[in-house]
Amino acid sequence: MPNLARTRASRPAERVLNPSMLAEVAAGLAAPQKELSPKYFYDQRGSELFEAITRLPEYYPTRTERALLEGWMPELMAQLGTRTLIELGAGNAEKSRIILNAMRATGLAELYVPIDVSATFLSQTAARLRREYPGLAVEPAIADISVELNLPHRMPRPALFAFLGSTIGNFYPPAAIRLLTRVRAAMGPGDRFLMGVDLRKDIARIEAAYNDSQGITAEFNRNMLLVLNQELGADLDPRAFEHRATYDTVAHRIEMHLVAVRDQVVTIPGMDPVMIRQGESIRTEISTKYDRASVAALFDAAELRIEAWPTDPTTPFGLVVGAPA
Ligand code: SAH
Ligand code: AVI
Repeated sequence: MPNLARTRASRPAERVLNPSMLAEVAAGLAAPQKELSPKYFYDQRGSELFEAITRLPEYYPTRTERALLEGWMPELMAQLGTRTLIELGAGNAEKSRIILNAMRATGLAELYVPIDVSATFLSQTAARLRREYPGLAVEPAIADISVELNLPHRMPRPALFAFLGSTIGNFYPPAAIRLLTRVRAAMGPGDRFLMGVDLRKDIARIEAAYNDSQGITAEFNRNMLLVLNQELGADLDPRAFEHRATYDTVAHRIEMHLVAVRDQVVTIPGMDPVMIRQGESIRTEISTKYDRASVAALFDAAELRIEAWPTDPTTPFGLVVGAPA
C-alpha cells in the first residue's frame, strides 16, 4: 500500500520531462472550467495509488477485464500468432501477463514493449517481466502517448497493440481519435489492436467505483497537486481540495474534480498567480463509458474496423479487437 500520509512532494523527478508542462498547466488553470490532464496523476506514488485502486472492491473494471482476457487470450493468440506485444499505458502490466502467457504457449513470444509516462514505475515493471519471462526481450518506451508512441525501430510481426484498462476513456474524443490514428499508422496489415472499454451501466455502480469507501481514489486525485509541486515548484496544498466524482449522463462519463474548500491563490513559477475561489473546481479526469456505436465511431474515424467484441454479461465491459480497415 502506498504511503497515504505524505502531503508534500520530496521525491526526485521521475516523470517524462515535458517542456510543455508549464504552458499546458497555465492554459488549463486559466480556462473557465479549470482543467489538468490526467497524465499528471502518474508519478511513482500515483502509479502505486492506481495499483491500489485496481484492488478495491468497488473498482470493477480491472477484475472484469482480467476475466475477459483469461477467457479469450489463449484462443486469440493461437489464431494471430503474435510475436510482439506493444502496450500503451502499461502500468504494472499485471493483466499483460495473461497475453504474454498466451503468446508463450504458442512458442512465438519474442518482444514486449510496455509504453508509459511514469518512468520509474515502468522500469520496475520491465525488470520484473525480464525475470519472469527469461526468453522474452523487454524494451520499455517512456512516452506521452498523446504525443507519440516512441516505438523501437524493429519489431517482429505480427504485433498486437494493446490498450487496456479503458484508459481510452480518459481522452476527449478528438484526442482519442488522434491516439487511435497513431496506433493505426504504426500497424502492419497482419497486426491487431486490442482495447479494453468500460461500458455504460448502472450509474450508482460507476459512481461507487470512483468514490471508494477507503478514500484511495481521493488520494489519487489529490496526488496530482503533489506532482505539480514537484515538477513545477507550485505551492498547492492538497488539504485545501476535496475529491468529487460524478457521472454526466449526457456525455456518458464520470468526471473527477478537485474542489477548493477555501479561497486561495496558487503560485507557480513562470506563470501568473492563480486565484481559486471556494467551491470552484479543477477537472482532473474524464472517464468515458462506451457502447458499441460510440466505439465504432472512434474506430471508423481512425480507419480501424471492429473484428471481435467479447463482453462481460454481468458487468458490462468490452474487449475490442481491431484490424486495419
Ligand atoms: N494498463 C494498466 C494501467 C492503467 S492506468 C491497467 O489496465 O491496469 C493508466 C496508465 O497509463 C498509467 O500507467 C499511466 O502512467 C499511463 N498513462 C496515462 N496517461 C498517459 C500518457 N499520456 N502517456 C503514456 N502513458 C500514460
Ligand atoms: C486509468 N483509468 C482508466 C482509470 C479510470 O477508471 O478512468 C483511472 C482512474 N481514475 C479513478 N479511478 C481510476
